[in-house]
Amino acid sequence: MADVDGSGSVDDRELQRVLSSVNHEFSLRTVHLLMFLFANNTQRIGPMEFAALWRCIAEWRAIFIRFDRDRSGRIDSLELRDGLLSLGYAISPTILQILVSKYDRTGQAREIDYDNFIECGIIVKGLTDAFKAKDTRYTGSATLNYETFMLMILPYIAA
Ligand SMILES: [Ca+2]
Repeated sequence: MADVDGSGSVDDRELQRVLSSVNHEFSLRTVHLLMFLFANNTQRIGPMEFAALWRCIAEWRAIFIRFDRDRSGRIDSLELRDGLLSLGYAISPTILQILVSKYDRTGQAREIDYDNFIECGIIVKGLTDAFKAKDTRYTGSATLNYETFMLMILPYIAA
């Protein structure tokens, strides 16, 4: 169904269309991040990649529904904090505030939409996991050289 033109893979517009058809409109920015992470640097998503991506979205959707406690359809900073904590990511108030200001598309820095929540969650998870891989003794500190640091961050901001 997602492969509208029958090419055997899904491009960014097709992915945006199928993700948005479930409930909430996905921005192309979120779609491009997902493609970057699941397409192994190609621009096309085949059936295997699509299945993995779909499972990932379903997991984030379950977290969104569980932690949108006031059923506003959006996630505020406390809901975001608890959702990320449930995955083992303890985020400081300062970082939470930055995330909510960056992802609240109304500009009010109060609540974030579903697609932005998924993008935000994927970035926090990806960067935290990348950091933890360098913090092998779980001290909360790691030593990185410049190249490693850039390679860690760039996939998430260049998508
Ligand atoms: Ca809410």
